Amino acid sequence: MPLEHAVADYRTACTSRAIDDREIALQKQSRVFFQISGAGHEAILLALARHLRAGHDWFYPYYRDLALVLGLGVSPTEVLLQAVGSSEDPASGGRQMPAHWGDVDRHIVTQSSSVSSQCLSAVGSAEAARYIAERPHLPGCEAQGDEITYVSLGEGGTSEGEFWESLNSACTLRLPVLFLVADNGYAISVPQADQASAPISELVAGFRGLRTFEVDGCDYFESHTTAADAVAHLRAGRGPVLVHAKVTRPYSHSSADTQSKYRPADELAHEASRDPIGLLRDALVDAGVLTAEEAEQIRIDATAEVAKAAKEALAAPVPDPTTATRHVWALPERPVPDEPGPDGEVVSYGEAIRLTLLELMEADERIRVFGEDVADAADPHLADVEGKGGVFGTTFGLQRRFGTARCYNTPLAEANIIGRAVGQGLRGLRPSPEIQFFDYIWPAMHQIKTEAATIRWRSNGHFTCPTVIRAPIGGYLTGGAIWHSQSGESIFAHVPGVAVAMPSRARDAAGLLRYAFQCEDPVLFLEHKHLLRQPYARDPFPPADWVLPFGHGDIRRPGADLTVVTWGATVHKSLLAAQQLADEGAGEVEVIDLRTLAPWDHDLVADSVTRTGRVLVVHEDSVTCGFGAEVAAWVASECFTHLDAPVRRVGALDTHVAYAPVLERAILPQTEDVAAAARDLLRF
Ligand SMILES: Cc1ncc(C[n+]2csc(CCOP(=O)(O)OP(=O)(O)O)c2C)c(N)n1
Ligand SMILES: [Mg+2]
Repeated sequence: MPLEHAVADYRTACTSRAIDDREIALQKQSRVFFQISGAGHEAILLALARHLRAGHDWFYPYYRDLALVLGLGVSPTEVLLQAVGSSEDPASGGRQMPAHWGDVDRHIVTQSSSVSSQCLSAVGSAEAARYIAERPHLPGCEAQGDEITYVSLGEGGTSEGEFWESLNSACTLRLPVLFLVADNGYAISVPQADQASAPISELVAGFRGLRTFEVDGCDYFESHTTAADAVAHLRAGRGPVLVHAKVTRPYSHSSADTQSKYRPADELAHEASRDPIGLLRDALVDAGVLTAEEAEQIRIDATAEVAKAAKEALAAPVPDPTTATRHVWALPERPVPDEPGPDGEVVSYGEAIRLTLLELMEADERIRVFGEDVADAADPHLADVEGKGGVFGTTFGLQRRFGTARCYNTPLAEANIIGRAVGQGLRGLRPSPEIQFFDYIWPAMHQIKTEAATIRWRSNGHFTCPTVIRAPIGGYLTGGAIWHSQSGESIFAHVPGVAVAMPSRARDAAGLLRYAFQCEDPVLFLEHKHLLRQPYARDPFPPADWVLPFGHGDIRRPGADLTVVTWGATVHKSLLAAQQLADEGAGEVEVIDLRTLAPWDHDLVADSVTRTGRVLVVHEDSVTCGFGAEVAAWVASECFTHLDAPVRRVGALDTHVAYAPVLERAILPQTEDVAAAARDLLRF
């Protein structure tokens, strides 16, 4: 290796350590508010940065990767702008803690604080790169044929299931992903032996196709050789690599930790003798490349450069508080279309979704549909069988029509499905993962809430991950029971950054799905299972330009005496109840179908309340903390002067949905429950 590279990396290592020291000093003066160091990890990171290419390869680093990002060209000032929380912090505009990297031009992807969740995005990014490289014409997408996806984590982080799920897919798909496990022996205060039965390089031995390297990550020269071999393996397309690097942690876990409380002094002293910067300096001096004085001068110069950078960062502006809600999402403005004509072929709700997917995939090659059972059949059998196409048939025929690259099965692992979608969205594709039943969305909750929902906000608008997550939801199935009947839309509507749609009829399902794919942000598209084949949910299939923007409800039945606000399966029940009350002469009920919950149509509800003075919110989910609580609170707060009666709610009992039909009936809200509540309110 050219020795000037080693000298330059010695200098960058000194800069990295000087940044840690400066941040620690500034925190003591309350000018930096948190610190987490990259100390002890510098040698392996700089060796890898030497062989990887900023702006060509893609990087999913973790918080200890200060030396890596410096090696990729991020400046000390840029690093320190984040530490002081400046609006000029290029990674997050003062939104994220220090050491949460992000740089669009260098392909350093914005990161969350949640350990290991980046592993799945990295795999998604790598599979997107392969797809894009084969289709260089895709708009807004770019990939290099020989690019590598780097992802790093600590040895503690390897205990997370998402790491294993990512390794599984990287190996199955033979993706060029470089996993760096920086093993400093501790996860905060927990020693490695409490994490796992063996070191990570032993644990992964059964993964077919994974090339594993063990390296002393404190030894720059050994790390350099390993990095060269690992990168050559990856660039040659020979499958994923895991580098297990033994490193040190000379400083406490973070500024909130004191490691002398749990690590003995002799252990720390021994570690100090392995400090990677000291070892590199000694090696360069022993080899006669530098004199001891020159090495010291390099360290002094690096420290001075960091002091200057800190001054610049401290003089930079802080964020304007009025910008706090910027970049939560950027939903496109679209006109609300007129009623579609009656000419389309009448289709069921489920068929409308399938036809819309066909239409959208035909028009946009960036769309890929994947999940459990969504494909028709394994390629070799496709000619001989009818095909599956999802447990509800909504993806039937997509694989046959567009090929396995565009509609494919994934492992039975929901975090894997969503995490890989996030990585693909980040690369400009339009992934559409399916969660087989809403009831099983919870393993993916972390990827949705921590990753998908926050990417735009946490990067201050620099990164986005357009993703249309489809999930069949809801009950009234007679036999669905607790794990095939759940609602829970309010839980996602509570998460800033995720749009939530829940159509109640075929026409709206098509229009909303078309809009969902125009969004540059994650969308949760909830398809009600009970409605998939109901005759009353059928509609003429609307023309392709009939696109329904989110946040616009629909008056399904006009009325002057009471407003029912509802969505999903309870729209039909509310319409039946309204008819019943009209027949009784009890009053005229207006029924509003919100259609989307995030955003939801405040104006339509407010306008209706102005006319009726009475509001009943009806939903299938259990009442406590259901989305009706939000609507009711908003109406009580914003429409109070127009109200002639208290705002009431009808929903499921605060329990789980049972199997026995009599129990299911008693638990879920029925037409007569809506009618009874409406009658009461009309009499109030
Ligand atoms: C999912 C998750 N759980 C807990 C934490 C809190 N936490 C932050 S770092 C850390 C330890 C990580 O240890 P390791 O992976 O070994 O990395 P190291 O800090 O040693 O480099 C923990 C528990 C977190 N950030 N994310
Ligand atoms: Mg560790």
